[in-house]
Amino acid sequence: MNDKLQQLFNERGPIKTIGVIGMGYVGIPAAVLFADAPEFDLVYGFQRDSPSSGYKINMLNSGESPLKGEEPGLEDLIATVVGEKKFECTADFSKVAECDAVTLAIQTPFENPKDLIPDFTPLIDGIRNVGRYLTPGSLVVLESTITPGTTTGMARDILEEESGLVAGEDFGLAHAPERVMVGRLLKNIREHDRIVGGIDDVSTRRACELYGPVLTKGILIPMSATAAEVTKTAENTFRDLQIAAVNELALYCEAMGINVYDVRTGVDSLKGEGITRAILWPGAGVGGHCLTKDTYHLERGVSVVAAEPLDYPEGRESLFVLARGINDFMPAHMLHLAESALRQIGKPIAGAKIALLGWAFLNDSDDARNTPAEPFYRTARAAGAEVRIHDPWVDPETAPDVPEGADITHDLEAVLSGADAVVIFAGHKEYRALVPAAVKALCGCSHPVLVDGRNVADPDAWIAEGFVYKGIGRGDKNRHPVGE
Ligand code: SAJ
Repeated sequence: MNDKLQQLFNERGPIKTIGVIGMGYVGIPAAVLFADAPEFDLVYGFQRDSPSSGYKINMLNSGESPLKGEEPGLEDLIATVVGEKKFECTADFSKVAECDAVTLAIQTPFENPKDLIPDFTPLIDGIRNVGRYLTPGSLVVLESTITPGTTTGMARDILEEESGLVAGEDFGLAHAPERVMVGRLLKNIREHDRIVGGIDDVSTRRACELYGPVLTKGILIPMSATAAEVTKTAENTFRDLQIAAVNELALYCEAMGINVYDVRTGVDSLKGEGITRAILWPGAGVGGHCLTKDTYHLERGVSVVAAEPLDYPEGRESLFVLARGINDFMPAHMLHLAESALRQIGKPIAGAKIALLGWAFLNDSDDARNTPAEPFYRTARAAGAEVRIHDPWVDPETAPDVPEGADITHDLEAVLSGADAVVIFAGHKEYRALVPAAVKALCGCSHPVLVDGRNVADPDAWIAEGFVYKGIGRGDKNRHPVGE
């Protein structure tokens, strides 16, 4: 038990002034929920006054949310806490010196998705800014998703270097990973259980004091900082693993000529008494900024936090990385399905016109980060196909990583007109409503191809209309005779 730090916390008294670094989709709801708690007096939202995001400062101080999309209750809460003068957004990092606790909610994207190395630069800048103004008896909490070992390693080193103070003696340090999802930010922070991991017990307890007041349904789950980092990366790694397992099952079912959804129903029927199988849904691939990267944070972590040599089956690849490989194979499988169907109607992939429906990585969402449709688009184009992209939810102007020459349009008729193959990558409600006869008329050929990556189409209806149907996991339908 480090008495000095506990002594400093006791002298400082309960946390009253809080700083939140990074006014993004994690920092903003976190800051206003702290501000709304009667236990706290004032919250500073720290935001660099940069050309790309400095605009948030004035917006927030006017009580407006700079976040896109619907976030129930957020705009009202911002206006309330600004009106009560309990929240202030600022670019003046020297105000960190007034804070009893500072949290950092700065994103850690990949520099280049291909090499899977995270770009910690923005986070490091934030940590440096905090270190410069850190005072004895304060608490620092990292909320960003980070490689296990970062809190007790890089973050601790930078804070100590910049402040001249010692973590665990002069200030507390913890990791409390965010678990928010766009569209339900306030609800998630209030209701999800909160993992709180300090570099020592005193830091953990102080961090519990910070997060306890904002939880309604959620409970605090204290642990070590490294265990908290592993928890966050593992919870997404396990989801990715579950998806990979059902994707592999779908590939097997195609090869065995059976319907994966029958098998899924069967497996899923084992419920309760701890025997539930938690089987998820096969699909055209896995996108987003969580599941596509957190496995690699975990994998890196096990080499960074090498408490002792890892004992693992000789020559075997990590199960988790293999799962990533299976999920990343699904867009390629979608292309194989398209090629196979086009061959059945005597059309090579080269020169084929493909209507790619769905650029977003989630159904009925505008979020296209790391979309599995992108590798499909790239490889289909490389094979000589002409690919036109439709997505009614995605704003072509702001969609990330749209390949050179790719246009995303909201004009479905234009994308379907003259298409040899229609390939569905997102399960948007618009695609569930597609009428086979209408689509066929637009395609303008007797046997267009339909490749269903999200199980939104009824195979029999499309086959009856003359389509060559291929569906993920639909081994029972993928070899149907092509109508005359
Ligand atoms: N997917 C499948 N089959 C499934 C579920 C998802 O193919 O059964 C695909 C989706 O199409 C998508 C990708 O996986 O391309 C990711 O889907 P997701 O539902 O996991 O959505 P994310 O990436 O927004 O994950 C977030 C994570 N939340 C946080 O990091 C706080 C994840 O831990 C949550 O489980 C998930 O939201 C959720 O449940 O909504």
